[in-house]
Amino acid sequence: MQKSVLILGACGQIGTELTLSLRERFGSETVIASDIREGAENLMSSGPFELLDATNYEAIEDVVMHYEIEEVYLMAAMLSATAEKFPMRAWNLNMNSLFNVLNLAKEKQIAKVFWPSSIAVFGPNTPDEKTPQNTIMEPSTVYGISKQAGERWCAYYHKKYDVDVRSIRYPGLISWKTMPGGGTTDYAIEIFHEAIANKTYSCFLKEDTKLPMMFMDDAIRATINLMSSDPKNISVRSSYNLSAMSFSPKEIAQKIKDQIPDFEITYDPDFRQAIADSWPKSIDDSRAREDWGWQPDFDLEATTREMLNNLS
Ligand code: AKB
Repeated sequence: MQKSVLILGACGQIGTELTLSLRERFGSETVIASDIREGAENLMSSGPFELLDATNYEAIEDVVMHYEIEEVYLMAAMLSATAEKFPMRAWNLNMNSLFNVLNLAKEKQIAKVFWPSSIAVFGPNTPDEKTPQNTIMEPSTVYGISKQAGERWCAYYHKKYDVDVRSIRYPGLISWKTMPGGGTTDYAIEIFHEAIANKTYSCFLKEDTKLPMMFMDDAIRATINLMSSDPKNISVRSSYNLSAMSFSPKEIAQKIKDQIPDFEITYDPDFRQAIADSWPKSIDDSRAREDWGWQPDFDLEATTREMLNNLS
């Protein structure tokens, strides 16, 4: 029988595309989507869905027992910009949901866990070009602090309780199927929507703010590849650096202008500038490449083409 998997936070930006990809790969009935609210029509109609709060251990346990779940992907989280406004809510959601799935795995109710970390684990004292896998990590945001603590807990549960937990430090993810919510890298999605609708975009980051980014198809492929890798190839149990491209608002605006010549960008930086300034500009992901063969497919050119074609 095909193993059953549960996605917590399935209606969000990553959760939606991950659920659809897993359903395509493993069959609809064995991929259970869940969230605190219902999501996009194609997600809701393509397989089982449970209304579920990721901070409620008993509720998750009931669903795990009911569907005989073997793997959990925990995609529910409060992202960087929103977390600065609601620090305690962010900490409670990001940490309690993680403890719930780690404890289910510790109790051997599930066999494998995926948990997303982020480039937000790094901070202003981290070397910001080609940031290494192991380096100074002094995050200055609520979200980054929760992700760094989460990484330490993942490594601890693996070492102490032999929990098979796997993780990626996602860069900013660019996608067209579901809007992101509350992140600092969200500008790189909003810019496409505004370019098509109004031919103008007011960016909340300065023109030269370079950040690591990735097209969603690459991120989903990386996630599924990591989860299907032989455990003996996984040398990192905190979270893997992962990289595809880096660019600034000015550079992405120029790529859009190449396709939409009358597109104009203006800059009106807000509190998110300080968050972006504390993050790396580029990432060294050689461990992921060596351990499980990671290789990105989409650069800025290909990403721009995909976004404009699909949103137009
Ligand atoms: C955010 O901007 O908060 C996220 C992230 C980089 O983790 N997209």
